[in-house]
Amino acid sequence: MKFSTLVFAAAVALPFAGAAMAQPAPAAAAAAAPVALVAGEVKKINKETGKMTIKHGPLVSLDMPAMTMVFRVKDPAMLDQVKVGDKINFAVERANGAMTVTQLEAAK
Ligand SMILES: [Cu+2]
Repeated sequence: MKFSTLVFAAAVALPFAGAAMAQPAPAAAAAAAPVALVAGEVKKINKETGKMTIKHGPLVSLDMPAMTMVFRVKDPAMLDQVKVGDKINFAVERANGAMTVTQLEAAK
């Protein structure tokens, strides 16, 4: 179970990294800029749909004010990393029209 999760994560992550590398973006921005993490709190987790509800702070890059909303997660394993009520820092991308959590960590 653990192993298959790892394999899945690698399979998801690798093409992603490749695509990012291939983007003809300004070198400095592509290489140096760390992903901006946003503070949030987990309100609901739905493993059946692969979504979680997060009360989040302002998302400047997406021009979104603070609110509570539902996000997809890039990797279903992310839903096992947190529980309702957890404070988190996360990164969001708009993928295929859906707001998708691409990175997730517990807030310290
Ligand atoms: Cu929002």
